[in-house]
Amino acid sequence: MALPSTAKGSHPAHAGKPRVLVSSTSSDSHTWNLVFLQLLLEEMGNDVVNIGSCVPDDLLIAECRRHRPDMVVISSVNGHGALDGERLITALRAEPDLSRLPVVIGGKLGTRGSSVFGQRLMDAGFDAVFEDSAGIEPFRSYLELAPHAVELEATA
Ligand code: B12
Repeated sequence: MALPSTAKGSHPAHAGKPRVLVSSTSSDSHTWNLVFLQLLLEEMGNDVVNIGSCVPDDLLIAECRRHRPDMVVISSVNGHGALDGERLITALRAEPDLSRLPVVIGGKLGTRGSSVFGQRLMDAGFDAVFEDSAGIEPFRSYLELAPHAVELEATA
């Protein structure tokens, strides 16, 4: 699977498998969601760096610089994901070197269902938002379609 880093114009310093950084938000202590995503992404051929739960925004930014991922996958299920996510993506997009890094978020992002937060989170800077109730297939499809996105942008 190729991830859309070239489409975004950023070239990570590492070669080989695409590298995906998996993280939760600052307030969220749940961990099995992160383990699930790590296993799924590894099964799909990625090199995964799972930095765990309760990650402060500035630590996430530092870890992005340290690991130079092709994509960041944020997961939250505690009901604060939309609030935490909006704050963290605003902080990350304010960093010029990370402004085009592909970053997605998913899980149980609010207490009223995350579909109400999708557009807001996209507007704040996420590349995609995945609501728990939709199941995992939209995420799989997103990852599988990424090479086409690269081709489309390259020929545009
Ligand atoms: C185990 C658990 C805990 C454990 C966590 C232990 C641990 N080490 O992880 C403990 C007891 C610590 C805990 C604490 C809390 N919990 Co809790 N917890 C659960 C529980 C029972 C299971 C979660 C789990 O492990 N699921 C297994 C994993 C594999 O699945 P998952 O987390 O659902 O993730 C799936 C999807 O959401 C999706 N997904 C997740 N992230 C992403 C990201 C992307 C990009 C994509 C594509 C998909 C995706 O993929 C996963 C697989 O399908 C759920 C209820 C439930 N049945 O889901 C509540 C639940 C998540 N907890 C909840 C709450 C409220 C809390 C607390 C706030 C309770 C409290 N008042 O203290 C605290 C939160 C503390 C904090 N700071 O975050 C609520 C969240 C409500 C909401 N979002 O609307 C839930 C849903 C219970 C409920 N029905 O109210 N919890």
